[in-house]
Amino acid sequence: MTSLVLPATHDLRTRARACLDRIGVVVPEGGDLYARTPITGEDLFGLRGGDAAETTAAVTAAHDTFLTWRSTPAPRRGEIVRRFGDLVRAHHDDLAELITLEAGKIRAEAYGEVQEMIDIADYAVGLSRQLYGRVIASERAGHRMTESWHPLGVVGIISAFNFPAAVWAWNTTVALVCGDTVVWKPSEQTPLISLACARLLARAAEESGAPADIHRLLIGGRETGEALVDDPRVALVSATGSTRMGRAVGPRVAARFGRSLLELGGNNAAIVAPSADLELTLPAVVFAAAGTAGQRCTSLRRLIVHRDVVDELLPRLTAAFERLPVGDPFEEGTLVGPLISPAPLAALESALARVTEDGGKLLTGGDQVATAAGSAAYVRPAIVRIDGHSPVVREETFAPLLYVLTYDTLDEAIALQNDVPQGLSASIFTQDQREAETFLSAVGADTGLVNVNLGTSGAEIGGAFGGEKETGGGRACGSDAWHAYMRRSTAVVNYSGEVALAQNISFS
Ligand code: UN1
Repeated sequence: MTSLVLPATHDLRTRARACLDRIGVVVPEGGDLYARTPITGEDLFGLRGGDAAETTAAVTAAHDTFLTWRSTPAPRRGEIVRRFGDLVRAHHDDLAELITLEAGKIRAEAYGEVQEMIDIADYAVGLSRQLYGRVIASERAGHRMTESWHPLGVVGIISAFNFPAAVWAWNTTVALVCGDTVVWKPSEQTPLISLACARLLARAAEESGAPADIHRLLIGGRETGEALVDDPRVALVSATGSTRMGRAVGPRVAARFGRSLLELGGNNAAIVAPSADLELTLPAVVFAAAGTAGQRCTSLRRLIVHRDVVDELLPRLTAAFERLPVGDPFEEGTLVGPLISPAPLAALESALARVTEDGGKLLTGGDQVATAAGSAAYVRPAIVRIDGHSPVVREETFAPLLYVLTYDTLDEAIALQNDVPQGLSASIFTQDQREAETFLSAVGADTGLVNVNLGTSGAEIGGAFGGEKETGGGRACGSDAWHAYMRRSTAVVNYSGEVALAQNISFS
């Protein structure tokens, strides 16, 4: 078998250095924390990481700054975010290039991720003039009852490798206009993109006259993150990653009565009904399942196909998967880049072994693409048909692996969709309005995101993003998700000149 031709690591290092220089990042070189590229699987730079003491110092700085930032008028807080959005636009190429280098995303998806940063920045600037409260009818004459929203405190962000920039931007831009300050612990797998994001925000702060310590970046390992989770001054911990991580973080934050916003695993399904328009369904399914090499929390992992269309759909889907160009994500035409590391490859292989033991049939893919580079992991996206029961289907395997299941009635399809512990995103492909509405209704899909005639991934920032069950229940991005970053107060003013107790209580 011929092996993939990959760029030389030293060229990637030069590319990374050029992007970082243009953004103005001074890389804290010399430590034993490595910035690595999944393209060749090799290290780019050794970085100095922080420890628990550095986390505490960062939280102290962010907390001190919060005490003044909270009373800066919200539209003025929006100015730093507007400037940040301008800088992201100016460095769209550099940020996208770093995302490709460090997360292995193909260029189009890396550009899309940066676009998501711009979109949320625009949204947050608008939000800075719309942090509305409400007036509530009081049961007492001469009383006014209102509800208003106030800054919360320091927001601790823990983010994952797969959206190394956008997920941070969702949280940070909204938190800042809400009057909070931020301490960020990114994935250890993406330190360079984190340094770039933090530098652009620091420049925006300088240029808009905001205090520097509204945001602090922590490059470090587990100890760094744990100190952030446990610090009582961190009012909200917004954590994106695996359910396993959320299971550790959630109770620790709750134990100190902190708040958490959890965006955890997904095991997303799409139902293909008999009336589905297959011309539309096929590309949507291929992108959702194989895009980002199956490493989105919204990636499509289960396809629930009506028995009447499965024989028509499956050969076409398998052929489309087999045509997917796997390779160097910088290369024009590549649609599937590398996995972040060899670990998801091992997870994929183990899932395939388990599901085939349970009667699943591997239709295509799942095999590693050979490269000369030792620890790079490229894999062909896999499709497995499973008609019986296999527990592995209920688990999230963070790799390009699509299980195909079949159904006869819509109730059965919805029950299959809901029969997993995770609850992030679900789709139905149908032209039958009754089916679509049932799927979206109370007896339909139980996920936070539900889609008709589009895939499970690729949500816009304007909606509230997140999911139920083991996905963690948090909501970030648009709609009213900003409420999570503020505290609510209910205020009652008595202007009647008399004492009037609620519930008609007489106490004289
Ligand atoms: C994630 O994978 O953690 O909806 C976030 C999507 C993107 C965000 C994914 N907008 O696929």
